[in-house]
Amino acid sequence: MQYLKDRGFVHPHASEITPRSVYEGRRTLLRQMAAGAAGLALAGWAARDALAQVQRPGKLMALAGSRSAVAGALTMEKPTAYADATSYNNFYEFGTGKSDPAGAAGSLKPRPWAVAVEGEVKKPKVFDLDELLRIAPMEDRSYRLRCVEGWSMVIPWVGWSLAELIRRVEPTGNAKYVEFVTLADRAQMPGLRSGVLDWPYVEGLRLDEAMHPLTLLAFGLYGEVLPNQNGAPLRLVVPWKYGFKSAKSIVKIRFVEREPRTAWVKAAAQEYGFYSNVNPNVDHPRWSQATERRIGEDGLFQKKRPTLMFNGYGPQVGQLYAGMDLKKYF
Ligand SMILES: Nc1nc2c(c(=O)[nH]1)N[C@H]1C(S)=C(S)[C@@H](COP(=O)(O)O)O[C@H]1N2
Ligand SMILES: [Mo]
Repeated sequence: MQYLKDRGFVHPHASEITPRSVYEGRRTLLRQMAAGAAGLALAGWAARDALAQVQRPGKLMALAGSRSAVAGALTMEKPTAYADATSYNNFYEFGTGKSDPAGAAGSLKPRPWAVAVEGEVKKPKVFDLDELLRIAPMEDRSYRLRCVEGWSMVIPWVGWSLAELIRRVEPTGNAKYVEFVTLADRAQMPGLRSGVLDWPYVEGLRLDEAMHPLTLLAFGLYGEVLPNQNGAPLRLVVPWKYGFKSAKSIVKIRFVEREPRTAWVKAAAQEYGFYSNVNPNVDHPRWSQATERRIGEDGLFQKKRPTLMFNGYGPQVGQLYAGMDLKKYF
């Protein structure tokens, strides 16, 4: 990140403070336009520039959120280009190449869709997608996402805290973990023919991690419903963990007593731990995790960015791991 230093204060570079100002700008502008003449005062270069930047891609159905009030939910960093965020993906059900999901995920049918919420809960229920969309007010959140492979993006998601759903199903005293099972349908997902992972893709969180307000159930990005390759119609986003914890195209959420066996732990337990918190001090057995490449910044002389503990979300989530040996529980 580039900084402008000013008497001891560190300011993000102007080009990196777009998300908040842009989103606020849009709302302020729309509100003022609705209010009439007052809006004209703002309709200068800055406002026009802001509007141009927030134009949603216009490719999919609009999904509006209001600015999140959750602490840490809006990074000041510049969002990754929509084209990059939707063409450089990991979604092994559609192939292991980075461009495979964008090319092949057209066969995914994100509607109709249902999510079974079951296990150690007092009120198990199968939720229809339309019902889920109305459970809580949609929020705009801008999160850094760090892949275990060493690259990162900043994505403006639309969704609500998973805790909203968890509270409604009332976990029992036996619920210690939450397991997320994602779609595995050979008719829709050509990648299932490969044995890279033991399908379905399963991920998991400890109940307190799942309840953390930053843990997002996302239905959209950039003000529109999720493109198939990003995990339509709903996926998890856990910003302080490596990207693979953020399971796409979820069909089942199970509350369980024991730590779930995740697809990546099954595939290579010595390389991918259950916790998988972003941690620059614990290297992957085959590569360092100390730095990362921000997608869109890949110039030949572009310096890599230092990876931050908990992907920079330590102030919000560090307490969840107080007293834990994070080298053992990686
Ligand atoms: N079902 C499923 N979910 C998944 C994956 C996958 O292969 N299948 N890949 C994970 C990995 S490794 C990453 S980095 C993120 C990528 O999310 P994005 O493509 O939306 O950036 O999705 C995660 N969720
Ligand atoms: Mo990843």
